[in-house]
Amino acid sequence: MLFKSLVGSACSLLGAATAFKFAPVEVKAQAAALLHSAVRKSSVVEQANMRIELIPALSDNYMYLLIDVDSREAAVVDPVEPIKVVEAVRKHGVKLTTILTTHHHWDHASGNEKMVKLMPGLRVYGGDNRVDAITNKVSHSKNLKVGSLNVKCLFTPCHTTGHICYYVTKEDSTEPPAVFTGDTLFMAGCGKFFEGTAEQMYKALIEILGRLPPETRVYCGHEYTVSNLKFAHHVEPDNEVIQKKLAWAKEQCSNGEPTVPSTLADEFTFNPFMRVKEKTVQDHVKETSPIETMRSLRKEKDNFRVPKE
Ligand SMILES: N[C@@H](CCC(=O)N[C@@H](CS)C(=O)NCC(=O)O)C(=O)O
Ligand SMILES: [Zn+2]
Repeated sequence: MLFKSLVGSACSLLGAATAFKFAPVEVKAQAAALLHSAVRKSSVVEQANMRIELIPALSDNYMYLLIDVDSREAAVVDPVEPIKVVEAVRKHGVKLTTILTTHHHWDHASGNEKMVKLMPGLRVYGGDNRVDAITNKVSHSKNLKVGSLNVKCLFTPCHTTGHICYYVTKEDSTEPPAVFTGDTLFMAGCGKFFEGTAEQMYKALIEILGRLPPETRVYCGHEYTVSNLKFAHHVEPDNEVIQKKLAWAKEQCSNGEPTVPSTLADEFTFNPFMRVKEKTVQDHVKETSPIETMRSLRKEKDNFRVPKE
C-alpha cells in the first residue's frame, strides 16, 4: 500500500514533498528510497531503425538513451544520473558518443561533467553557454548525426532562453520520427515561462513542434502527465479524450509505468497549450486570440492547485 501510494507520488512530487517534512526520520529515509526513481520502471521503445530507452531519474525526470540500431552508436538526452546511463549503455552493448542537453537547469544538465569523466570524448550539445561541459553550442536547424540517425536542433526559447528540442529521423524510413522536448512540451502540458513569453511558447508549440509530422513520438523531460491532465480537465470538463487519457495515465503511474511517449497528433487532442486555437479553450480563459489564450492558461496553471483525485 505504502509502495503503491508512493509510486503514485512520483507523478506529483509536490504533495509528497510536503508530507516528507513532517515524517519521522526513518520513515523519511524509507520513503526517499521508494520515492526515488527505482520505483518508476524504465522501458524501451523499439523500432527497426532506432531504439529509445526511457530511464527514469530523480523523482520525475526522464533521461533517454537513443540508439542507432544500424551502427550501434548512441546518444543520451539530459543524463542527470550518469551511473544509470552507463549501466544502460553496457546493457545494450552500444557506443555512447553524444550528450544532447535540452537546457541548462540542474535537473537536466548537472550530470554532464560526471558523464564526460566516466566516458571521455563525448560530444556535449546544447543551446546555452550555461550548459555544463558543453563542447558544441547549437542553433536552430543545426543538423547532427548519431550513427545513421539525423538529429535536427529546434530552438525553442521560453522555459529558458537557450532551450533546444531534438528531432530525430532516419532517411528512407517509414517509421515515425522522435522528438525530445525537454521542458518545452510535456505530455498534456508545457514548461513554465521562466525566461520567455507567451509569444515564444506559441511559436515553439504551434509553429515549430506542431508542424512536425503528426505521428512524431514525443519524449519529454518530466513525468507530469497526471497533474497536467487534471488541469486539462479543469479547462475542458466535457472533453472525453482528456477524461480517458487521465484514467489511463493514473493507471500507468500507479503501476510505475511511464506515460511517455505520446504523439503530436495526440497532444492536439488533449493538451490545452496545443489547443489554444480551440473555442472551448479560448472560452475558458475568456480570450479570442491564441497567444492571449496561451498567456492566460500558463498564468492560471502557475496558480492551479492540483486536485488529489
Ligand atoms: N508543477 C510541477 C512543479 C515543478 C516545476 O515547476 N517544474 C518545471 C520544470 S523543472 C515546470 O516547468 N513545470 C511545468 C508546470 O508546472 O506546468 C510539478 O508538477 O511537479
Ligand atoms: Zn525540469
